[in-house]
Amino acid sequence: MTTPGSPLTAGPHRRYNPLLDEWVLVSPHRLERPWQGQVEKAQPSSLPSYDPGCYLCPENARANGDRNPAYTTTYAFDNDFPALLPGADAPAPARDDLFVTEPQSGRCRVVCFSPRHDLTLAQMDTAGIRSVVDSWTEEVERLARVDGIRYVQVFENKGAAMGCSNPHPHGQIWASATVPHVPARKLAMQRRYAERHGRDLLGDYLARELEMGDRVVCRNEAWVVVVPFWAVWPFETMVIPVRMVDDLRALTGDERDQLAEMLRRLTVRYDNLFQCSFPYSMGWHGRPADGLEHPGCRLHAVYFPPLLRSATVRKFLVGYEMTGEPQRDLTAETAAARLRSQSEVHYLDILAGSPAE
Ligand code: H2U
Repeated sequence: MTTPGSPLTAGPHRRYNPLLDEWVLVSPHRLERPWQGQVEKAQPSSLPSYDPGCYLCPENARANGDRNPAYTTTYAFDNDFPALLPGADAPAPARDDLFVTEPQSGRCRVVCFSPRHDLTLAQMDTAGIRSVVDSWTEEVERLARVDGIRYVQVFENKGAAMGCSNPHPHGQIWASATVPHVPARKLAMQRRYAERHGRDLLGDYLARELEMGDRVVCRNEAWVVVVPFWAVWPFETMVIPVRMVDDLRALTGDERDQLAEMLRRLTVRYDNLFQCSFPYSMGWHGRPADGLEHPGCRLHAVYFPPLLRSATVRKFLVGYEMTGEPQRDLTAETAAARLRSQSEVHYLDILAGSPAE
């Protein structure tokens, strides 16, 4: 078998993603080509801790006129412009093979991570991030009990590069009457693996990653961060629990504490990589709220950051990637080594001479 980093993987090759049943083309030799892209020096953030014009800051009015409370930790509210609306779980209309629709109902929530307008998870302390983990969990617990909800997708879009509309630290939760197709595919692949092998796919994958070590970024007793073997985005990572746990709802208090610690360490490494507030989209995948059995389902988070070479040079999924399949030059092993070599003290704290922890 070809092991990652062996001479066989030094040339162009494809890597298989067993969670999504997809491929990525890896071309490490291309990193040698001349680079004529624009490289700029990023400016440090100069946001105020409170912005009177921000619709997410405590006590401010939102776009629909509702006023936020004087919250001191996290604050979750119904999205005023929801993509999904509550409604009867109507039966699917008659369909043919070419023009297919089905009803979709649901609810959308916004979670403010902190009252501070100028912070991100990377600059929050572990206790503050633990409140975010608790808030995600409470939201999933509550939404999963709502009649007709079958999946609760927790996610964060961070940074203007990801289309985030406001720098105030926040994430979103969309709860829907059907399981969206990305988690649905992962659940099907995990089920197939569990039926064939009698073990869970991500548990087996994690054990192999820990044995090899070259894609592991950081870990603690309860969590491991890896750049997946099949990563598409340059510094894509997965956060995987060491214990076979299927959902945020099933984490122990200690696992939540350790998750908070792990997320702080990962996001600090991300910011330190290019000395900027590192943009990404991230989300959790776990057990649906459909009450059915999901063999082999292991909770995990995915981080998809677009930056490639600097605070401003990003990867686009274009050309061959839109017409053929995703492609990367930087190998997952090199990306993991770059992230591993970063400090876990935030660069802004180092600049200010006052490490947070
Ligand atoms: P993004 O920054 O990822 O766009 O998320 C912000 C969300 O906040 C977005 O979904 C909602 C938007 O609909 N929002 C409100 O619910 N109320 C507001 O007053 C403004 C924004």
